Parts: sequence; C-alpha cells; structure tokens
Amino acid sequence: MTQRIAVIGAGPSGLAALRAFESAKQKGAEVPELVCYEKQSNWGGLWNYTWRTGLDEFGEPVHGSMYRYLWSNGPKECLEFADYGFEEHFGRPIPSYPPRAVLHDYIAGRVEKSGVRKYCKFSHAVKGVTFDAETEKFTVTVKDLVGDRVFSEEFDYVVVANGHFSTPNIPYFEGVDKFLGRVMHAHDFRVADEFAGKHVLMIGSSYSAEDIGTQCHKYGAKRVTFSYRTRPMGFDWPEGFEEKPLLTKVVGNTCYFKDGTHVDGVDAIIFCTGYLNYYPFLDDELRLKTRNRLFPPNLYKGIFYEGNPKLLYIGAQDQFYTFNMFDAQAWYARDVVLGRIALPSPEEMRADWQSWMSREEALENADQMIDYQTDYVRDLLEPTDYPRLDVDMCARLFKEWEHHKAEGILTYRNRSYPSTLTGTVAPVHHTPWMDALDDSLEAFLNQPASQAAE
Ligand code: FAD
Ligand code: NA7
Repeated sequence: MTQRIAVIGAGPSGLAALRAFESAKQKGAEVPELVCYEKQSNWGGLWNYTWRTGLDEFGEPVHGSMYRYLWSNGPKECLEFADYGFEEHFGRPIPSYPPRAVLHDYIAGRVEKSGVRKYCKFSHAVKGVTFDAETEKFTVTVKDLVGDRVFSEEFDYVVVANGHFSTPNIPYFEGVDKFLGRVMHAHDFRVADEFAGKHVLMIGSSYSAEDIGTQCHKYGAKRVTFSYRTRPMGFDWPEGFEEKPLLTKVVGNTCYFKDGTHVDGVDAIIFCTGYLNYYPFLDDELRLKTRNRLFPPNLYKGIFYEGNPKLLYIGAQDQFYTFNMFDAQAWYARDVVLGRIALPSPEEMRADWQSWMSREEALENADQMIDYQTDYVRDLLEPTDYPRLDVDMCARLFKEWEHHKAEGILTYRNRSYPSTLTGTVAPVHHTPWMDALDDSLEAFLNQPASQAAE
C-alpha cells in the first residue's frame, strides 16, 4: 500500500516539504502520496497578505501577521533557495531588501514551476490529529471551509508546518483596560498610515517592535516610544524615538515605566510581545510545547518529535535562516521517510537534541546565534542531495546585516549583498527605503535600466 503524508500548511515550510518529495520523484524515486491542507485560499503562508484581522470569512482565526508596507527585514541573499535563485525567477538581479509582494512572488514561482499545486487542498483547515499506536496511522480531521464539511483521513506521516507567528502573546499591564487610545497586538497591525501624527508606544524589543516602530515613523507618526522587558534594542535612534524600560501601568493616556519615568499623550499601544507556538489541532501527546527559541525541546534534528518520529515539525524554531533552512529540514525529513537516512535509537536522539539545546542556552550574542543556526543548517544539509548552499557565506552576510542595522536602522535596507549562488552583487534600489512609500511589486521592480546595470 502506498504510504501517505499529510502536510499541514502551505507556507514556506509546508511548500519546502512538497518540493523536497517532488524533487526526489522527478529523479525517479518512489515517493509517498502527499496531501497538503491549507486553511487559506492560496499558498505562501504569512507572505500571503490579508487585510483581515480577527476571524476570517469562515470564522477561523486569521493567520496573517504581515502588514502592508512590509519589506524583508534581512537580506534576500540569506534566504535564497539553492535550487531556484532570484535571478532565475526575475530574469535579472534585484535589490537586496524586497517588499513582501516580491518575496511572495518568488516563493510562489518556485512551487508553481515544480508542479506541486496539485497536492494542495486550499481552504481546508486541520482540526484534529490523533495517532493509533496499533495501526501506526494518524487520523487527520479536516474542515473543508467552502464545502462546509468535516471529514477524516488516515496518514502514515504528518508534517506540522502551520507556522508559529500567528497566535499573539498578549501580557496584561495595569490600567491598559482603561487606556483611552487604541490597543492592539502586532498580529493585527496592517496599515501604518493610521498612526500618522500619533504618539505610539511599542511594547517589546525584538523584530516586530523595531520594524513596526520604524514603519510608523516612516509613514508620519509624531513619536515612537519602545518599552523593553530585558534589554533595549540600543540602536542610534533618530529624533522622534526613545527606549524605556518595561511598562508598569497606564493611567488615561499616560504610560509609566519601571525606572519611574512616564510619557504623556500616548495615542496607541502596540503589543510587539511575540507569538505562541500554538498547535490546537494536535492531540496532547503529539503537541510540541515550547517558547520561541532556536532549538525547541523534544525535536530530534529540530524536526522529529520525541516518542513519535513520524510526526515531523518544519519551521518550529526561531529563525535567522528561513526559506533555505526549511528546505534543509524538508530534504532531511524526506530522506528519513524514504529510508535514505536511518534514525538512531531513542536514547541517541534525545542526547542529540539535548546537546543542541544546551549549546543554544549558552549563546550570548547575535553573531553566536547566527553561527549556531548556520551549524544547524549545515548539519541537516550534509547527508542530503540539496544543491550546494554556501552557509558560511550566508553567516557572513547575516553578520554584515546585523552591523548594517547597528550603523543605521533607517538606512540598512539601502545596502546590497552578493548572491551566494551566483556571486552577483544586488543592484542598489532606485529609491532609499525611507522614501519608498509604494511597496508594490511593480514599483520595486521598476528599476531604471541605467541603475539596474550598475
Ligand atoms: P507560515 O508562513 O506562518 O505558514 C503557515 C501556513 O500554515 C499558513 O499558510 C497557514 O494558513 C497554514 N495553517 C495554519 N494553521 C493551519 C491549519 N490548522 N490547517 C491548515 N493550514 C493551517 N522571514 C524572513 O525570512 N524575512 C522577513 O522579512 C520576515 N518578516 C516577517 C515578518 C513578520 C511580521 C512575521 C510574523 C514573520 C516574518 N518572517 C520573515 C518569518 C516567517 O516566519 C517566515 O518567513 C515564514 O513565513 C515561515 O514559514 P512557515 O511556513 O513556517 O509559516
Ligand atoms: P520575538 O522575536 O519572539 O520577540 C518578542 C518580544 O516580546 C521580545 O522583545 C520579548 O522580550 C517581548 N516580550 C515577550 N513577553 C513579554 C512581556 N510579558 N512583557 C514585555 N515584553 C515581552 O517576536 P517578534 O514578534 O518581535 O518577532 C517574530 C517574528 O516576526 C520574527 O521572525 C520577525 O521576522 C517578525 P524579551 O527580550 O524576551 O524580554
């Protein structure tokens, strides 16, 4: 009997899984039957922009956390697929920090070309996954949202690729319930123009705070205050920004902080307090329990769930590397499923993930974290036939990116980097990021020929 694999989610991680099996199939391997359930009506995961917030048209929680005007927050050269470069997709080199629509086009282009759409069932939300130890089969319960029908199917493997930046983590602060302005989480942030002329308070000091804060500034916010729990971001902020310790209470429109200072006239509080790894459809004994970290517990190679290695998590960790790391995971997972790589004993698997986790706990700065995730990706790629990816060069570019951010948080996106595949240095974008108010694919790619050739 043909084996069957269910893939939950057609974001970059789920698509990596489909692409990995398809690649083996094209090379003549016999691969299991694939079914990918995606609750949205199209693929691309978070990169598939939605204007909706809260619940979607079917009453399902909206997955999208990306906003209009979102530009890549890292160089595209660090996420380039080794089997499908940007130059191949766009027919020419493009600048290093593309807006969302351009990256969506790139992700979609690769999978469209490889013909994996036939495996996807869109507008299908997975509602339950159980495992029967006797039959060694998973039962996956799915809601066909358009057909308004719930059904179950059996599978030999399940790939969990539902992302973990969609269910907001929202702490409580005294008085926030009586705040006289707008309160929201980054998950619901869509259009920065709403905050033009306003004083916005961001809680958090990671990517969302940094990016939504700078974006509000770009689109005309009067003042941006950040409040950090552990440490400030520490950028050399231009006028109009300031960093404060943790919020202690809110009274009217005044916000008080841990160091006894306060700011008046706050119009909006945006919780940039991260997300929960949330798997409501998994039976308890299958469910990964972790915070957002570079190496979650109980996952051998960051993929195979302890106690049930037929349950495969892709993209469950915090990410410097994204698209090409998901590929590395997918290629490795595929090779285990196809019997090309053997899993060691349960004891060895446990010792392995514990050692990665202890190493993670000792990391002290961003450069070390980059090296760590580089080693992780290298470890996965080594035994597979994934086309050569120069992870050492990726690590170097990530470090340059960190330093460019430190040199100018509003200007780092004007930089260019060489492709790790072709060596071509990306052209400088026609408009500095702070002045590029139109984030459409057309505006971005409309590079005057004279500049494109430089
Ligand atoms: P997702 O992209 O979240 O995709 C998961 C998919 O699973 C979705 O399509 C969802 O609809 C589907 N799904 C969820 N639950 C179910 C269910 N029950 N049934 C069926 N389908 C389901 N990365 C970068 O490389 N560069 C960036 O600039 C960048 N910016 C980011 C900005 C924001 C605001 C956020 C939140 C993340 C950003 N990321 C960025 C990281 C991002 O996590 C990855 O790029 C990538 O989208 C992760 O892919 P994924 O497939 O794991 O998850
Ligand atoms: P992250 O990177 O997980 O960061 C979460 C931030 O929220 C981080 O600064 C946390 O502070 C802060 N946080 C979490 N809980 C609290 C509480 N209770 N009080 C105050 N502050 C808190 O999430 P992001 O949304 O920034 O980024 C996720 C993805 O989206 C990422 O891949 C980006 O590319 C876009 P801490 O430093 O832990 O004290």
